[in-house]
Amino acid sequence: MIDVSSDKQVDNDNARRILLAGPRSFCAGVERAIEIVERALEMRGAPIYVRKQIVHNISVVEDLAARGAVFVEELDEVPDGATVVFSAHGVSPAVREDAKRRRLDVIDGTCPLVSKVHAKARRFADRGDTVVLVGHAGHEEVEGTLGEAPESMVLIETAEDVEKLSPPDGGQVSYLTQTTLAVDETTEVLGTLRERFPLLHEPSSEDICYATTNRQHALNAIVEESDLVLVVGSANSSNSVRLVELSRRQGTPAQLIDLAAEIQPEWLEGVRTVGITAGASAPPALVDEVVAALAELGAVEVEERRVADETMHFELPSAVRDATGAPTSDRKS
Ligand code: 0CM
Ligand code: SF4
Repeated sequence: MIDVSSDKQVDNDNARRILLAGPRSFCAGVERAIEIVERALEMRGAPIYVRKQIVHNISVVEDLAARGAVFVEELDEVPDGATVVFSAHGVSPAVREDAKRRRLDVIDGTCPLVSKVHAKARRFADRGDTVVLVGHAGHEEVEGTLGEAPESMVLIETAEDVEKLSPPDGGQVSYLTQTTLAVDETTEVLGTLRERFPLLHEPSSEDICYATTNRQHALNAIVEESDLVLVVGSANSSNSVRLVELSRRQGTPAQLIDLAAEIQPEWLEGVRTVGITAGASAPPALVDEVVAALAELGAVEVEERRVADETMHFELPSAVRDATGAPTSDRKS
């Protein structure tokens, strides 16, 4: 673990400054989803099937695969009666039904904050609303949420999409969002939605989750001082890609990297301050490796800017809770 607690004075005046955004890396939903697979492997033995990537990070997936997790795209790849874990991004009711029909032993890794959006989708649709979902087409979370009430829901991605909406005359319109969107972009889309539908039904709480919001606020606290931002995360990780885009929108070049080895020397030309953050699905150890790789290239001075402390924790499903309920990290092997 890199020590970032002290702003170490480095003798060399030419030391490159590293600004670490905090919070960064794993959120509570990702920790829970990974622990579900780890515990299922420990308690039931390999193979444990996982529908889709448990979280959108290649290092996490490769690590669990090496320990006996078998990642599949769809349930027809899972043998009858086997254990299957649903990913953190959630599934549609049709997938749940399919698993039931196949008598699969399901352990649900859906983040509780995604489940909350599903519950709202059902509630709004049940009372007859047209439910506008703001999100990215094709993303697994969006597919799962839309599946809750396909007849009543309509997906929009941008403010321009708002004018294409055609809800029934006099009908109530409400909205939901994907949990991992950019806060600033979503504010703009919702502003346009409110203009078009002044009687828009506002949900009682935000759907963009605390972890997504915190990582964007933390990046905002370092982006202006940074000449380059490195975001640790995978290309299919929505919240990680949003961090890259946020940095670029503010005029600071940014690169998304899975691993420290992907850093290109030319990115660092003329760069005095490197900002580093990581998406909610990127392991903290990978950030340490990025800092170490930069230190290999010359003296560095590391400073952390922490804008929030995260204390969120989600209980594990009963299928993988042991008698003590202690987290894996606290248990003796
Ligand atoms: O939704 P996103 O693509 O950002 O997923 P992720 O696995 O990278 O991050 C955690 C989550 C969720 C839901
Ligand atoms: Fe849950 Fe947010 Fe983490 Fe997604 S990013 S797993 S919604 S806490």
